[in-house]
Amino acid sequence: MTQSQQRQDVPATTGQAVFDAIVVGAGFAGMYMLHRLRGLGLSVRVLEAGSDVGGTWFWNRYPGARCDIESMQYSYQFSDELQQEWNWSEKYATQPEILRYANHVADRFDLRRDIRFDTRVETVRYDESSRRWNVSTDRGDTLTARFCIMATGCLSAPNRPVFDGLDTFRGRIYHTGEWPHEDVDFTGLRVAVVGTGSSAIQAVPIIAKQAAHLYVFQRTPHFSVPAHNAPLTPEFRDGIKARYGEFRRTAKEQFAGVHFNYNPKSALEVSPEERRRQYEARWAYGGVSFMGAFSDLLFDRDANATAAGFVRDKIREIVRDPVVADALSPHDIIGCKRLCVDTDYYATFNRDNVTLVDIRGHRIERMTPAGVHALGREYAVDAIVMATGFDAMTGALKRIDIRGRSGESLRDKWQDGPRTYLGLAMAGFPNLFTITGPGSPSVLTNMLPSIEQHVEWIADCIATLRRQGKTLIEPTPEAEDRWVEHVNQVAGTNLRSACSSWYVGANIPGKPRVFMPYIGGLPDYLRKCEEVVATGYEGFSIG
Ligand code: FAD
Ligand code: N01
Repeated sequence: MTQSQQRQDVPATTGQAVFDAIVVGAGFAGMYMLHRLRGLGLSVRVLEAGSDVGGTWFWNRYPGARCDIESMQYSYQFSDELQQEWNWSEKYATQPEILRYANHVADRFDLRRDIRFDTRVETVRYDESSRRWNVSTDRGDTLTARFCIMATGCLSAPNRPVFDGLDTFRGRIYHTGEWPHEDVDFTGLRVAVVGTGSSAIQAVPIIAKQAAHLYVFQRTPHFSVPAHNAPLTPEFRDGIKARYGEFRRTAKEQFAGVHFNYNPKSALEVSPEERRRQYEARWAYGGVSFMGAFSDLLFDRDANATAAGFVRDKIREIVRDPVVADALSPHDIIGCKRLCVDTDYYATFNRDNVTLVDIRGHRIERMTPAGVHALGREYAVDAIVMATGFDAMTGALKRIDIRGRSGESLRDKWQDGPRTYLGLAMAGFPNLFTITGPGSPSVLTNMLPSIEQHVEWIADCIATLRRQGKTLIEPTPEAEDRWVEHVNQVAGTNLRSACSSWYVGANIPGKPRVFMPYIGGLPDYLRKCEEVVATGYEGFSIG
């Protein structure tokens, strides 16, 4: 029997509807939030749309899915026993291994008894007279709580582009972010993958090995660097575990909260030979630390161009057909879209059964009963894999009808882009918190420590209110305005805000173009959060 078959979650028709806190989402954020709030003695209910814990790692089961922050860092640190007892098997853990870890955490801390699965939250409404939130679900019931914590994820609302004729397609359609739980075998099939972001870049090499033929529909090429994944030896693991506390502490002093070797030099101050040596060393090591080769890669276009040129040269070395190599080569800023990390992605295009369909400057015209119509012809396939990403950062929240004081709708408040104070809370929405919300470093960092920091900040805040006999906390509009202005000002200094990425909402038609995460770096952000607490929650009104 699997863990989920043994699961002891809350039945749908549980009698209790009144709680101290409701948490929406049972990914890593919601799981830890539950654990912390329980520790304060609060009654808590977690509501989760999926049928088990894990969030991202529950939904994204596509072939090749794995993390690209090294496993020893992409894990919780709140419990030393937990981090000592768990043994990651590879440098970058696979999705099944990360999901096993999430299940282990749920079992170890007995989380499931307060989680209701298969329950999607539809509306979240503030009742000013009772100072409580009413949370209604697709089960037709309403729960109520003083505090509502949205742990709904930054990359959890799948982007399903509308293609004419999609419903006429005779084969199976998959989305990487909603992958079926049963094995999907593409052996002998003709397959189309739509998209070339991180998900596609992981899936394509594996699907290519199974499929009779694979067509990869590329609207924009993304930069990718090799993972060089490998098993972790016990010696390596034990070495880190022996100084895990120190290892974690120093990671938080880094811009993205991840240990990697940052070179403080400018790419433009060193000789071409030195530059090449740096890039070669990082290419050989693998992973996103490539962008740490020089300090100005994300601040100076000329510096960035040196790194982009190096990767384009690598693509030309790997891909035999120069026309395909050129089509796979991005000509914009490296690291502006999220840098991808791959295992044999570019080499996959040397296979006879793989065709890159470069629709740059065009679009997929329509789906037909037999396949995909693009560039004036039909590509006949048996299955289509949508690797089309997510309505990132705001999507999961805006898909819920959230209404604060005087019935103000979050969708209206955010119609020109998200507005938060520290990515943690919003004016007009008292006692409602967001974990890794827009306006916090979130997706620009190693997410696990960022999640933990938010969870701990929120739990401490609630504990303080209770100690003081208070029942309400809410950012002032002025503090929120100042923070939004700061988030935008810092974004303007970084090349990452300069391209059409999901960071700025460019992947979703009609979404306002605003750089959503906070790009001032984790250390500055942590300091700001600590200062707010030290000054008695500066920028919040408490009542
Ligand atoms: P999620 O894991 O997204 O969980 C949110 C949960 O909320 C989901 O289970 C969802 O079903 C639920 N939910 C949403 N809306 C509702 C609703 N209305 N009602 C009920 N439930 C709802 N980050 C890294 O730092 N390193 C990595 O290597 C990395 N790899 C990634 C790989 C993939 C394929 C993806 C998609 C993301 C990756 N990320 C990575 C980001 C990843 O999302 C975070 O690291 C982390 O798992 C987020 O946890 P979370 O709990 O905040 O959100
Ligand atoms: O999504 P994406 P993703 N017609 O948005 C294309 C994390 N993650 O799921 O670039 C045709 O990056 C779109 O084209 P374009 C990580 O943070 C991490 O791959 O917009 N194509 C793009 O190519 C990542 O950044 C890992 O022109 C369409 C692709 O679909 C984030 O999740 C693994 C289209 C979407 O790429 C999202 O990654 C996976 C249309 N109408 C995910 N609409 C790790 O390795 C979209 N596209 C850790």
